[in-house]
Amino acid sequence: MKGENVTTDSLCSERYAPQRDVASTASAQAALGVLYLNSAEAERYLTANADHVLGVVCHGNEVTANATGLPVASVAMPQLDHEPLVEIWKASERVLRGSSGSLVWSRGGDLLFGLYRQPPHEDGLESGTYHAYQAIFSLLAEQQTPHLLRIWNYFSAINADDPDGMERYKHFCVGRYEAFAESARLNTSDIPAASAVGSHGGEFVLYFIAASRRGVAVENDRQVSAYNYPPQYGPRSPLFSRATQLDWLPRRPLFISGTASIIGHASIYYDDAAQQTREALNNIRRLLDLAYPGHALPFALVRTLKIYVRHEKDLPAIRSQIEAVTGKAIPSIYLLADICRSELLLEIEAIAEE
Ligand code: 3EB
Repeated sequence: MKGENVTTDSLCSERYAPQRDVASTASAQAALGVLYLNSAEAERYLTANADHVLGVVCHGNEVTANATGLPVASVAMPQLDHEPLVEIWKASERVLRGSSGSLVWSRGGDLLFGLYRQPPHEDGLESGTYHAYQAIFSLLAEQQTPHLLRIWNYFSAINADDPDGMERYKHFCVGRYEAFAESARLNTSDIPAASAVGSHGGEFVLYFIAASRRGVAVENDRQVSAYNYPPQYGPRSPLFSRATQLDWLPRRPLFISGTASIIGHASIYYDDAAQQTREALNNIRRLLDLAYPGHALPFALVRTLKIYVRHEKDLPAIRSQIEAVTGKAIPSIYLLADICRSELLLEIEAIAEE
């Protein structure tokens, strides 16, 4: 994570300064915020602000100051290039919590943060995914937050084949599709932004943000919408939007999905991590232009980047392209992970706001 503190009105992303008073750091106006803290800072923050924390995501590290019922996602993706940071999602409003089965959730005003976790599904990934999404959709109905805005999907061995010879990512897509179809969620305006990334072992972990209000799905005209990919990528289409904008919040935050070096529906620049990085950033720039028309410096709107890197050796090339295109000031977290097509060397997701 590199960069200055960033505090904004609706979606606040900040690198917590440990010397500062914890209470005064909490941004009362932020509807939704994300912070990246080291483990010690995170413990202090969680102890002092438990009432406003929606959930926590750890990459290899752990937090112990785990307020009762707090959703804590443990993602088995080693963080590269920095001491391990804890991702903390916070709400402006006091949160309510609950759990049922494999789900743990927090509710802050109109927004719901949820975590679904299960032991790894070895050859049952497809039905495991189907049941996970079914459980999520029932929770959304119960909570009257029917609109799934953003979801992160993490599971191991994403590029490995199941015993039937089909890649696990494709099985995941089938299970997801069946659950969306059954819940009458194939309407393209209601498909969430997403990342689906391979972890290095660990559990099957989905975490998500839903709301009582609909977001605006943003598609990228440089790319075929994933839900319209031709069947060569699997018997059921991936279901995600390229980005979702929360247009009812101040500063209109935008969740940009995992974005790769794909033009049309084809991967480009095999074996060239620097070129793939530039093309992924071109795709992100296009989404920023569509969501915030007329901005001279679209990357100035990006608050955080998360970069999934397949091979650690490519980190310097990837990082130098990102810094050249976006400037060094964007807080960025690099994770060692597998991307859902074996030729893709990296994928970049982002959160932006005006
Ligand atoms: C792509 O554009 C790259 O299946 O949920 C990116 C983000 C990708 C989300 C998903 C897949 C997913 O197709 C892969």
